[in-house]
Amino acid sequence: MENNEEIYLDDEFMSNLMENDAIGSFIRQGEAFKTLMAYYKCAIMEIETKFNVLNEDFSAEYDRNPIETVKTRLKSPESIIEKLHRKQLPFSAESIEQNLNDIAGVRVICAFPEDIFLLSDCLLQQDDVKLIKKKDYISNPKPNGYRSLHLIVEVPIFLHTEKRFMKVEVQFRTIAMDFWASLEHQIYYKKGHDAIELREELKNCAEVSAALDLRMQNIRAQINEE
Ligand code: 0O2
Repeated sequence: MENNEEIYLDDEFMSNLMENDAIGSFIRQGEAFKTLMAYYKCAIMEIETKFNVLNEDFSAEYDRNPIETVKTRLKSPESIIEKLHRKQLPFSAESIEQNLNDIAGVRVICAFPEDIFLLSDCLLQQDDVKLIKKKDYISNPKPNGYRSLHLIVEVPIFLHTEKRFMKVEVQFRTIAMDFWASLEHQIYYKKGHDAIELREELKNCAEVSAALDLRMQNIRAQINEE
């Protein structure tokens, strides 16, 4: 029965393992990682609620919803490890919190471009939201045609023992920009596909769809004037 022998991990063995060993450090990091991810989830909920409140507010006041959809995501452990590795950063919960801004992600999809700027102003006016970084790929699209407004904000989450500030990446897109980005993402951004002719075609589509966004926005403006 030698092979089925059970191993009992006594307290001393466990504490030596936790204190001295690389495995111990890995397990401790695992616990810290789980806790940190829970904090990011709370921050996502805070930001999502803010947008739901704004949508209700606009609906009650002006009888329209500036937001089509709000999508949220917590970056996967694989993507976190890949990003730390790519940026040559240490693998620890502390390093993740200090160096990565996009663990918590909220994507706000609007019908019209002007609603994007309206909503981002409304968010940034809130006194518990601090702007850390802004990338306006709508006014300045990326060379590949990508359009979106990215904000990195910090919001407080209220835990049972403390108030903690967490970073959240908020991406604002129109439906058309989101459609384009999903397609482009499938083709290149993650898979490294390299077909030059598709790049040109995609860039062209981004321009056509940006023009369409503006034309439809003008139609809405005319309807509102009438
Ligand atoms: P995922 O899985 O969507 O999160 P930084 O974070 O500042 O060091 P980074 O990551 O280049 O630098 O920041 P940036 O430019 O703000 O882009 C972050 C996110 O925007 C990406 O996240 C994508 O979601 C989206 N994005 C940026 N550029 C493109 C693009 O050209 N095409 C598409 N489809 N999406 C883009 P992740 O982490 O790559 O992926």
